[in-house]
Amino acid sequence: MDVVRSRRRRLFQALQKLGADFPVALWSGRAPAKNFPANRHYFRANSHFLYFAGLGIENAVIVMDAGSDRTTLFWDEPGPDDALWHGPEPSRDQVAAAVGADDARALGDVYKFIDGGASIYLPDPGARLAQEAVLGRSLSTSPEPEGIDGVLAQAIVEVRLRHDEFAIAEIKKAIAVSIQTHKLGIQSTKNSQLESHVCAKMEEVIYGNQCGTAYNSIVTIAGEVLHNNCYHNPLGRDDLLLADVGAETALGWASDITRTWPVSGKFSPTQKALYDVVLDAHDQGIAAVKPGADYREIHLLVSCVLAGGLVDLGILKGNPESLVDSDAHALFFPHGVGHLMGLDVHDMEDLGDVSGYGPGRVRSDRFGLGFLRLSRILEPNMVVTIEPGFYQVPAILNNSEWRDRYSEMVNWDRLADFSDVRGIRIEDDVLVTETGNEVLTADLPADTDSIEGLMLR
Ligand SMILES: [Mn+2]
Repeated sequence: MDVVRSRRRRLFQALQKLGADFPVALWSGRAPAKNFPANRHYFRANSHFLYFAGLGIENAVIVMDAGSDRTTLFWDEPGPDDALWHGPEPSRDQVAAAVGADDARALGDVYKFIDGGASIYLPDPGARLAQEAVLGRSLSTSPEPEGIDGVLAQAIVEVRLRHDEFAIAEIKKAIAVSIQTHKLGIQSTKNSQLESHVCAKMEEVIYGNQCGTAYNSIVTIAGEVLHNNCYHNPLGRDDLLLADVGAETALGWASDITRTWPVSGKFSPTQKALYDVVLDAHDQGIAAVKPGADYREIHLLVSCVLAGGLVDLGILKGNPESLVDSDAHALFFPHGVGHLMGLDVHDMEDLGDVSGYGPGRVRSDRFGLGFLRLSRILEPNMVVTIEPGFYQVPAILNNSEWRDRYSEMVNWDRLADFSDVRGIRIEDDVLVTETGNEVLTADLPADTDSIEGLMLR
């Protein structure tokens, strides 16, 4: 409770600094239903609510008032029928005590307390309509909050960008589970016939540790499909298996790890050659993480190391810097080098680029920079991912416009020698410290010898 109270105090200070004196209302949201209302999906509270209330209770609102330094909980106690289906629930006063609220009221009374107030909108359109009704105004349809909601978003980012000790301890808990998850995934591959077999083994560790998945697991031999959430492919001896799987703690704190390993237990020479290029980019990217470093520059550095490695393998032709200037590396590495991580796997991405982009920065429309989720000067206690990759995406490599544009820079015949690589990604979670960084996921090795060693066990 001390932790959430101190977070709320920091939010009030951030709002005052921005000259804001409006009340703030945050909704926890409701579990989505599948086909009929009683068939409910798993509930995960909205991250802003979780951050400032510290409790993932459904269908609640907290109103925080900087002027009076008070927090009020709005929540309705479940009725007798709910006790039959869902068991005993806490009383409103018990919930209010747990979030350290000064007052507790019926949910239907919220509108009386947030006149002229700001909020952050839930991603579900139905929930958003309900929020609009309570706030008595319509909300911007732009991806980024506007007006007083934009001011609130800035204040929230100011507080959530650098993690407190409690948050870092939670992230470390999630990461410890994810490391076990990946080790079991790697080890169980030899006894698996389908992607789903490996995915089930990995998620067994997550759920067995009373965690949830921080995002839909990616466990696939088609690693070039960046957000592949199907698990039906059979595992072929010559395939690489890419697993991007992360646990979140019961309080919602995320982890995000990717490893890529050979189904056979041994990287082929071409797989190892490309893997080592990605690993070099990954290692140099991590080494550059420190306070004062510009994350955009780290993305460009990693892109340059990748381009240089691909030149050495004969896949790209030219000088690495000029290849990156012309975005040729993005043919094989079309996404950004990583993102913020916290309560959300892409922390605060619901606030658009207010979270990921520092003051005065806007997204580039360049092919090699447009998907960069983070462009900020790094500060102590931020947690970022570093996750370079190499992919052969048919939609990119067979695009005739791009083939023309990059005809002089790519040796397509040489590329054909690497047809046993569809997608490689290596992703670790890195805490920015006062003097440099701490690789929070360091206990999970990434080099080919260690991965092959784990597969023998
Ligand atoms: Mn990631």
